[in-house]
Amino acid sequence: MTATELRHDWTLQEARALFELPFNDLLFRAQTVHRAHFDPNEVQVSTLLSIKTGACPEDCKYCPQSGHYNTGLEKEKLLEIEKVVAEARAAREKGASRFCMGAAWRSPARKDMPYVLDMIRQVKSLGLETCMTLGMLEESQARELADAGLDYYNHNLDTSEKFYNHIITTRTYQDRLDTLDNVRKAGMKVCCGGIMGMGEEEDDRVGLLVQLANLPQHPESVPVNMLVKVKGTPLENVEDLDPFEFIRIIAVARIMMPASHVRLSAGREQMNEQMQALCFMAGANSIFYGEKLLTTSNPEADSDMQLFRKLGIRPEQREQCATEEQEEDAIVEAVEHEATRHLFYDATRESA
Ligand code: SAM
Ligand code: DTB
Ligand code: SF4
Repeated sequence: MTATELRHDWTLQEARALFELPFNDLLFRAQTVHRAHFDPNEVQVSTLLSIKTGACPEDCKYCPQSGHYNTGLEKEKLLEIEKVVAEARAAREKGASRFCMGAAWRSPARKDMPYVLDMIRQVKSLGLETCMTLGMLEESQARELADAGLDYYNHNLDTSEKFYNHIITTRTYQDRLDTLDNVRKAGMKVCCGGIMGMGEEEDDRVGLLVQLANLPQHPESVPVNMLVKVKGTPLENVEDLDPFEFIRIIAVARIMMPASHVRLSAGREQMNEQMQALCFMAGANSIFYGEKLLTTSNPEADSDMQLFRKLGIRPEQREQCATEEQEEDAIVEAVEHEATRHLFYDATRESA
């Protein structure tokens, strides 16, 4: 077995054995695999936007947007296309290469599809990669999104099949696998991962990774979220996960899905810089960037860019054709500016 080989026959025992390695051995192995597939000093940068917020009919126990719980969230209708495009443009100017649009839906309604398809076309025309997460998809809906040019579809398995029923009762694990299958059939890239720290056992965390790695094709993007505990949700008081457990999961994900981007996703605001650095060392090579996730907060863009500078990390460039390269240069310049903004005083304010 070489570090570059992609496997789809992982057993729970093998995954557990990786997880139980001494921490330094596990990180060394993950970093070795990482270097065989990626530039170790590049991290992909995505920005999220909630295009439809709250009042979701599903009962996901972690989610502030579920209509089953009172989290004090202000619900919103589907955002106007112009607003979405303006946010995408701002994200691009701050250095994001992918724009991810999320809706608090069980699945997209027929009446909403034309708007969603238009958002994809317009965001794509800005030169950004596009990603959406809209809930379950039928085969025909997946095809419509793919035809409009959607690059990635995010749909998480969230946890192991065994623990799943403790977290969500309004849709099954199989429903989720079916949606992932429809996304693949339509030719889109898959973004699929889960949440750690929901009160699951270590075996559930490992079980999720085995599910993901044994899909017919590894998801191109694997978001590993640390639960953001939101007041009013059933998981608001769940016990914190040991940070080393989380870092180990990142490392095992990197080893089992060597060519996938592993995203250090929700929960970064609760992590210090040292923990995030260890996650990058363990093979995480993607983040959500921008001060908001969907409804909860994320680190400020300039503090992320400062962290990147401290660690010598560069934002990964999007795959592009030659004519787009100039635009990319402008983005790199914007990122540099973002990272050094704190060094300059605002002359207009000084004189006021
Ligand atoms: N409604 C769609 C769905 O569930 O497929 C899309 C949006 S949903 C908010 C996308 C993902 O966000 C969920 O699958 C879950 O993994 C993640 N998520 C939601 N609330 C979270 C929280 N409090 N902490 C961490 N991750 C969370
Ligand atoms: C994913 O795995 N994490 C993102 C994205 N996919 C859509 C969402 C995180 C949401 C965190 C809670 C919130 O901000 O509402
Ligand atoms: Fe709805 Fe998605 Fe939240 Fe579940 S995770 S309640 S489906 S928005």
